[in-house]
Amino acid sequence: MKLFYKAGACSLASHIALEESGLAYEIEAVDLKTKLTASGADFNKINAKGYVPALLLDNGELLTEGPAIMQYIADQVPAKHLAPLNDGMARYRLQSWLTFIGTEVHKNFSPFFNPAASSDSKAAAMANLERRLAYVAQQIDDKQFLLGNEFSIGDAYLFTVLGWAKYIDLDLGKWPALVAYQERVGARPGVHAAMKAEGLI
Ligand SMILES: N[C@@H](CCC(=O)N[C@@H](CS)C(=O)NCC(=O)O)C(=O)O
Repeated sequence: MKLFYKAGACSLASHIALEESGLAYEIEAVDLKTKLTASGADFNKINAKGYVPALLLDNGELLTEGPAIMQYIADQVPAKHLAPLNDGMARYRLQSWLTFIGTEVHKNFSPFFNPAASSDSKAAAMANLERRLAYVAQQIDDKQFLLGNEFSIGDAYLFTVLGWAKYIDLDLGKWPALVAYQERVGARPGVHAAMKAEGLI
């Protein structure tokens, strides 16, 4: 498998999932401005959506959308418990978190990385982030991870987007549960390895 990624972007969550899975994989960076991959290929021809993450499977199929990619990875290695089995409420709870993180957290960071975004749209996004992160902090409270005591791909995604707070002047310090969570997840060897491979640490 090959993951197309940009250092520190939302593709880091899929990268963490791959590291935690123990599966064999490679990575190739994408310049999102030129849409060229590190080997000089036209990324738009690989993924017509033009964004990361994209996972090229061993059978030549391309899978896009982080939550789908991460669930695919988790389902290759059920013994690693990266996602609850797809046979009951626990999996829907995970999907609920993945959707929430994607649409309510990740996408409210987007205006801050868009030079064309107005200050009004940034202010609205910041207000949303404050509300959503307060909710996440309350949900995590004294739990180890989003789903309880076990790390899951939901944590790979939440950890990735929390890492963007430092770029937008959003102080996570007002939610001690989130700071402790960030440290806990960041200390995992798989998370550390993915971040190192992307040159983030
Ligand atoms: N819906 C997509 C969103 C992916 C996304 O937002 N990717 C960003 C990086 S975090 C990107 O590649 N942006 C560049 C672009 O859209 O051209 C997913 O969940 O995978």
